[in-house]
Amino acid sequence: MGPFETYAFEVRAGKNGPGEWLYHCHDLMHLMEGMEGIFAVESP
Ligand SMILES: [Cu+2]
Repeated sequence: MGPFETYAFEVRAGKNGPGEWLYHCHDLMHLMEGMEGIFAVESP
């Protein structure tokens, strides 16, 4: 995935999945530059 590219996808979580989940890049420089976000997982 390159800079300014976006992708849409669906996350299916089980009954313990709803809530806010942090995701981030494991490359420290990328993380410091903001390569992270929050998944808002809704109840089914
Ligand atoms: Cu990265």
